[in-house]
Amino acid sequence: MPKIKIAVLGTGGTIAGEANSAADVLNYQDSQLSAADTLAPLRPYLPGNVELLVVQISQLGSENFSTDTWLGLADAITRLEETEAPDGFVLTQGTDTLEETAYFLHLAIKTPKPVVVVGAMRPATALSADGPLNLLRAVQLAASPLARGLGVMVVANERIFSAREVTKSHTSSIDSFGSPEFGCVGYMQNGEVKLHRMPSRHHTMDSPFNVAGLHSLPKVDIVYAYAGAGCESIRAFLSHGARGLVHAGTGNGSISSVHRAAYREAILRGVPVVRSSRTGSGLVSRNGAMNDDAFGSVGADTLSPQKARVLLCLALTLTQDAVQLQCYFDNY
Ligand code: DAS
Repeated sequence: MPKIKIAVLGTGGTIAGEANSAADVLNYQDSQLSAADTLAPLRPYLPGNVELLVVQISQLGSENFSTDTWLGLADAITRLEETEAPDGFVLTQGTDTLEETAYFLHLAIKTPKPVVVVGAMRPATALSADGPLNLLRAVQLAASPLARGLGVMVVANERIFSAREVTKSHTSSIDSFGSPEFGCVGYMQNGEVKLHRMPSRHHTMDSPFNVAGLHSLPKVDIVYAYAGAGCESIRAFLSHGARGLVHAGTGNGSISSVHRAAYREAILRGVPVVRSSRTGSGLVSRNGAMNDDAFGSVGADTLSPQKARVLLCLALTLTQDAVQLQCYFDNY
């Protein structure tokens, strides 16, 4: 049987976490076990033709990830592709910002091969730890020809999600990952890939974003809207070099009159403003809750504030023009 080589990149997180007691699922140290250690319990269940290439990238909780971390991961995948030519990739990481890494890679890396990002809600030492099964499923998915061309996927709790759509939705439940708007793209039925639909938006090979050789991404900040919010955060972000702002708006991405005045200044200074919603679901469309044509802002489509930030970071490497930016938000 021909070998299937899967590169597993470990970055830490709860999937590599340890607690003092197996009954403790909340007080633990993340990023303790190596990627090789987290793979040990599932090795007996891997098909004989699957060969793992394990690369320890870091031991870092994902709340500490930055845009530089994303660039480093894209670079690591590209180098492995060039030097080892694996058949698929698995990235293990903390769950807190997993959806941001996954969407970044979905837009930025240039490979048709399966890339699966996976984490765990419980430390590796827990009774009923979810990491080993999630990781086994991630390797099985990355090794499947069915997963080719689907971009970056996330596997959690036996479901397969597309990177654009998935979100962490619970502080501690093992059923935290979901896609409230679109659902999963398929299931890992006892290790067998069962696909039900394709990711609808462009990604990887069809994306114009290329981070090869980039040492940093444009600084983009998120402004959270709430009753009575002032514009101090907008002013502070601008004075600290923000090149783009994502508005985590109330309802359909509404902007209060106080925020509007500060955003107008930003747009006049050439800093694009993208309207998203803090509600957690729904579509913020152009010229919906406000007239983007007149104001010069951009609608985030169905992207959450944190995902809109990922796309804006990448889009700003190509343009600052609001009409072109809107085109990216309509298509990616
Ligand atoms: N420690 C958090 C993180 O690294 C939680 C986790 O890993 O799931 O994202």
